[in-house]
Amino acid sequence: MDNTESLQIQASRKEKQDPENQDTEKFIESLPKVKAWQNMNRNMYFYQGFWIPQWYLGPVLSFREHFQACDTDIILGTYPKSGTTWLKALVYAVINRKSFNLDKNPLNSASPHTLVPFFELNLYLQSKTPDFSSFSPPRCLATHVPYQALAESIRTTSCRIVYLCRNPFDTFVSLWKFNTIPTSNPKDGEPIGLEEAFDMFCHGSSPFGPFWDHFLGFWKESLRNPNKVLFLKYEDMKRDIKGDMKRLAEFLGCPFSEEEEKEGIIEEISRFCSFDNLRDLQPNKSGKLMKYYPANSFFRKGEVGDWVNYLTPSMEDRLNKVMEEKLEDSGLTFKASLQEAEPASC
Ligand code: PAP
Repeated sequence: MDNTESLQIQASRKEKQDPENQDTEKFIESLPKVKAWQNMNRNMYFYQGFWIPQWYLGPVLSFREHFQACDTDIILGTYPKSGTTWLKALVYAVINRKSFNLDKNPLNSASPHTLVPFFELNLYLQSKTPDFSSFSPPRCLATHVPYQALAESIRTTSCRIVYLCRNPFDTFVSLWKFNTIPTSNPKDGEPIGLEEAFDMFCHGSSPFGPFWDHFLGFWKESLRNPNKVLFLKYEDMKRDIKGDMKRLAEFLGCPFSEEEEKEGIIEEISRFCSFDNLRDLQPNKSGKLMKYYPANSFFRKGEVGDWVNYLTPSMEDRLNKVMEEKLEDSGLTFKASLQEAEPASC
């Protein structure tokens, strides 16, 4: 039994005591903990089988207790740094394409993170019972919370989930780099070093990790119920964005018409949501998101295979072994290099 499994057993014993009947702080303090990546002065707690950063655990509990999904909701799920910003922009542009042309699209003046807020990082962080009255259907909302720990009503209603996954090598590097960016939070401690972060990632103790259980929760549900969960991969979107946009629009019940295809609307939206275009829009160049994070820190490189600049061959071997062991038999595979993700040349 590895460390994560034994913690899972310990934590599930604790979770059987209903957190609602206890003081939340006391409940949180009773959970297993490790140092948080971004702020080594604070912790991540092991809840429902996942490591949740201290400052998001209260919001996760409120989300699970209070959120009532509607059948028309669209929920975007990602492990952190898997391309969330890109997915938010794409889905927002696709579902609103009949309401405004791209030059009038609100994405020109507001961040994808403002237009498609996170449950735990925005809405339930601000209030235990956020006001959803300003959202008109379909409500588009996002989360890093794993499938296994979502609010029950997301699983029981007919709302749809789009999950975007990224190869663990680039995900790790993007996550580690992001966690070393100085934020304007005066309480921030020392950020974590590369080796220590990598070791924790491989053991499963990364924010919202283990990454493999995060991926597998949505992956298995997408196989079991493809009308409920659409599972996309970052590298495939880089390779064939048009194909994935068509799948996305069909899944969301707003397929592109022949007329739209002829007019090149799919290409227009993909260009608009491309890394280079989004990065250069005003709301993504300046200001802060989620209180402390520079908006431009969500646009670092946007490449497949940048991990080779950070990980040694032995780290590569180790992560490959973790993936082999944890994703074995699941059918979930990744393209972790630019060559693999590039379209084949004729
Ligand atoms: P989040 O999960 O914290 O919201 P997320 O958007 O997933 O963040 O992470 C940012 C990553 O997506 C960055 O990857 P990198 O560190 O490897 O560069 C960022 O560059 C990438 N990204 C942001 N926008 C796009 C886009 N339009 N196309 C492709 N990649 C993008």
